[in-house]
Amino acid sequence: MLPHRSDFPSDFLFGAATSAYQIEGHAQGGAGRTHWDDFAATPGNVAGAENGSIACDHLNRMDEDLDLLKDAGFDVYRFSTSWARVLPEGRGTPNAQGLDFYDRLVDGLLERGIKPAATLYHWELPSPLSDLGGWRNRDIASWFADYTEVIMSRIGDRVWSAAPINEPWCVAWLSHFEGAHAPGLRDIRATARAMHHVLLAHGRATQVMRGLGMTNLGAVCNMELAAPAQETETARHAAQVQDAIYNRFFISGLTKGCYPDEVLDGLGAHLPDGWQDDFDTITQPIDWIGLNYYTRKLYDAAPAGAPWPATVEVEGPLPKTAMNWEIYPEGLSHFLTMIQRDYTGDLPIYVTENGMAGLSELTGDPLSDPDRIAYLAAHLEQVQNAVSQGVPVKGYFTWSLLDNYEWALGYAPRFGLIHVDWTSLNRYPKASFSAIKEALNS
Ligand code: IFM
Repeated sequence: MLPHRSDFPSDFLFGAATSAYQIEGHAQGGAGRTHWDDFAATPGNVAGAENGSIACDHLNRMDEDLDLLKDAGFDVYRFSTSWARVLPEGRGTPNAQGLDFYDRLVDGLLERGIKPAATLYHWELPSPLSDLGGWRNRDIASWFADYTEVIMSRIGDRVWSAAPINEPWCVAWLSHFEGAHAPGLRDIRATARAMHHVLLAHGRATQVMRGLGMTNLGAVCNMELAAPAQETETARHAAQVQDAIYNRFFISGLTKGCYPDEVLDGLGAHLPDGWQDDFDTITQPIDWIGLNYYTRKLYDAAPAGAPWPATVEVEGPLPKTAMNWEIYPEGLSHFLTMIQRDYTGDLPIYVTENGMAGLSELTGDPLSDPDRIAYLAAHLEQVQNAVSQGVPVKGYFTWSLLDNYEWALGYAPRFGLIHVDWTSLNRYPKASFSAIKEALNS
C-alpha cells in the first residue's frame, strides 16, 4: 500500500519520468543518427542488438501518454529532449519537426495541468559529434550550449524546470570506463576527460538558460550506495573509492568546485590541462538538485597488482529486481541526508528517479506488479523519514511511466507503471498505476 499524498507536505510534488531515446522512436520524425544506434549495431553490445528506432512510438502516441499521466494524477512530468531530434547533425540546421514535437509536448502538458520538467541530455549523442570525440572533446561544452540555446529558445518560456544532463556518472564512467553504454569505451584517459567535460557542459548550458531568463534550473546525479563486502580495512577502502567515483565526484564538482582526492589519485594525471580553471563555469548557481536512486552494491579490494581503482563488486545477499539490483530503500534516506548535510544545505532536493524492473510481471500476469508497489512504498517511506528530519525534499518522480528501452539490456526489463505490448505497442496500466492513482487522488 502506497502512502497518500496527504502524508507529505502540501507543496510536495509527484511525477513520472521518461527519456527521449527510450520511448519516442528515433527512426521517425527527422531525428539524426545517435551513438546509441551505432553501439546497438555493434554485435555483443545490446541484448538482441535492439535499438530505439520505434521504442514506444511515443512520437505518434504522445496524447495518449499525456492522458495517462493526467489520469494517474501526476503533478509533474520529467521528459528529455533529444539532441539528435533537435539538431540531426548535432550542430547546424535544426529539425523543424523535432522542435514542433517538443512544443506540442510542453503545450499538451500545460493543457492538462501538468508541469513540464525538461532534461536536455539523456544519452543520445548525435553520431557526427561522436565522430569528433564526443564527451572526450572539450568543444562538446560549446556544442551543447548551442543546442541548449536552440531548444530552450523554443520551449524555455513554458517549462517548469530544466536540468542539462541526466546522470553524469553514466554519461562518463559507465560509457567510457566500463564500456557498458555508448560509445562503449574502456579507457581511463577518455573517462577522465568525459567526467570533466560533462560538468563543463552542464555549466555552459546553465549559463545559456539563465541568459534566456529561465528559472528553476537544476542538476541530476545518480547515486548508488557503495558498501564494504566485509568488515575489513581493505573492503572499507574499496567502498570508499567507489563512493567517491560514483556518488561524490559530480556533486562535489557542481557545488564545491573540487574533486575528491580518491578520484584524483587515479584520474588526476588524465584530466585535461587547466581543468582547475573551469570551476567558475561548472559551479553556476542551481535552484535544486535531483537524485536518481535505485540500489546499493558491495565492494572489496581487487587482487594485488590490479590497477586503480583496484576494486571488485561482490554479489549482495538482499532480494533483487529483474536488473539483479539489490532492493535497499535505506540508501535513499542516506543520500538525501548526505546531500543536504555535505553539499546543498537548504537547496530543494527532488528524487528525480526511483523505481524497479519488476520480476512478478515477467512470470505471471503482466499487469500484476505487487513487487513494484512494495518497492515504491518502501522508498516513499524513506523520503518521509528524510522530510521528517528536516531534509528539504520537495518531490518524487517514479521511473518510469512506460515500459521502455533499457539501454544495453534492450526491451526485456520492464520499469513502467504501464505495460507496453512490444508487438501492438498498446498501453495497459499495471496494478502499480492504479495504486499511484489512488494515492494521488485521495
Ligand atoms: O532506464 C534508466 C534511465 O535511462 C536512467 N536511470 C536509470 C534507469 C533504469 O536503469
